[in-house]
Amino acid sequence: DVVPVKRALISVSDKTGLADFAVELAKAGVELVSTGSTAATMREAGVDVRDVAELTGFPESLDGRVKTLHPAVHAGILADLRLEDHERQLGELGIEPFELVVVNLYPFTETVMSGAADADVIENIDIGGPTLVRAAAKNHANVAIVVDPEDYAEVLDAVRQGGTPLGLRRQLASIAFDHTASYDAAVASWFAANVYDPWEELDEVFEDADLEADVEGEESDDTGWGDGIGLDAELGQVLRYGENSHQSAALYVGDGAAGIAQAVQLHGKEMSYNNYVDADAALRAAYDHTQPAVAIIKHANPCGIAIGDTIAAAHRLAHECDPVSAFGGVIAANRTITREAAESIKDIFTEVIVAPGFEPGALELLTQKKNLRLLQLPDDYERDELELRQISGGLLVQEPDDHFAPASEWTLATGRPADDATLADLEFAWRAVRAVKSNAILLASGGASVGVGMGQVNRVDSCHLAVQRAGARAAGSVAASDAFFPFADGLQVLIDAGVKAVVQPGGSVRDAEVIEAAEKAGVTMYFTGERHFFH
Ligand code: 93A
Repeated sequence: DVVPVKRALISVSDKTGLADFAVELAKAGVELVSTGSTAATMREAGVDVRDVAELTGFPESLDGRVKTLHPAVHAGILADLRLEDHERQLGELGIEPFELVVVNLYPFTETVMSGAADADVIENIDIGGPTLVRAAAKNHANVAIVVDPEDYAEVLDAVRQGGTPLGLRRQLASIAFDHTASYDAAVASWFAANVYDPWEELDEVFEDADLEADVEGEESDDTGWGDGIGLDAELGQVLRYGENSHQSAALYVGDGAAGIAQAVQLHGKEMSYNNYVDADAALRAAYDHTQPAVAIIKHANPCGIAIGDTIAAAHRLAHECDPVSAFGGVIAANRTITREAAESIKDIFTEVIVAPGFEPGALELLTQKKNLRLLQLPDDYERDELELRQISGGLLVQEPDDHFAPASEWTLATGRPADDATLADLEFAWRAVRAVKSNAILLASGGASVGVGMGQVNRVDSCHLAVQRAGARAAGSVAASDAFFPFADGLQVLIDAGVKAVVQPGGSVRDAEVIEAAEKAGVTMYFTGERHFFH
């Protein structure tokens, strides 16, 4: 299972740690093959490098668009040397295999964030790089793929000790596919945002809008709503548009309240309607926890919630839950954003960060992102005493859902109680699941969500979604369900994925069936006696 490394292909945009890594690989007897500026950096460090062009017999061409896209490279990466026939074919073709591929991609997101022109952004869509990464990751039986300089040290150790073990190669392949998936998600979002520019049509929209009077600055202190329920609000801001660009919209700010509507914007583009909705959802999720907590929200649903000793730690864990979805997300923290937290956030494309404060060092880093909206909460931030929702012809009013049954009040539904660590994760999951639109299933581990199933019209699908998102992390995690399992089928999906403990309200007529399924699987289950629907 250990593959000795004789030959490595290195092609990286981020040259962090490259020189040292190359020197050490060369010392370990690894032959290095590389592209343009990567090869130049390694030569400067005094390392012997072969150019890819020498290997392919084809020059790097079309302004670098074609460098490694050649069968002599890809056959060397994709050959499965466990098969005699592949070995024979490589021999006939005169191609030598690679056992290590080190690639990181053109800085696409950084280019977008720098405000570069479209042509420059497009030039920074890496084609050859992801192809190398995917090929090497696919063939992890024979090749180790490294996409992150953080992994150089571990790989170097393995090389020195005689080769890369299968476990490491598998882990690296998983990181690699995650990397190319996020990269393509970033490219897709950029295209989606650029196909149609709603900002261009704004003037037209507002010319016809009823809000025109307000745009002109005539303050309205009467929304016409809310008489008798203590809602007194005045026009705060006409928004560029509502949920979609053909909807006009405005923000009304409640008198005497201290919520997201009262937050002070420190930096970035103007807040949009959807930014406000998501920022409020993110805050609700982050402030449900007493320890430092971070919630990352997309379309009003969490793609990661975590607690940690510090906000930076909580952010890292929340981000790891679903890095693909976190792209373009809205982040809320229940503590001041530290410089350390800003370091970990700054390279991830984010729409809004809302927090009770920002350290000066954090502001220094984050304000370098021109468009990133930074919102500081009022000191006395608290949620409103009543929640209002409009329906046609009226308003629904309710008290906010602000109660959590602590674990000490839960009932153990199965034989074996959870140990302390598991119970702590269950309590975290129970608090976190409330921020997820129903039907909600949240898998957690180590104080962080690892898989979220949200907004499905049946609980089984939410279970499938949560398990799918968690991937390998489902095994050994705990699960929370915002309402009871009406049948054992949803629970069974969690059990099959290796979930070890579950917290749910209980109270279904089929509870006995559900408990029996848990007992049979040796899964611990608690009933909270309270439900947390969120629509
Ligand atoms: O322009 S590409 O899409 N075409 C390629 O064939 C290719 N091969 C590697 N980009 C390509 N790369 C990328 O070039 C790598 O992903 C890496 O980011 C970068 C390294 O180029 P250089 O060594 O010239 O800095």
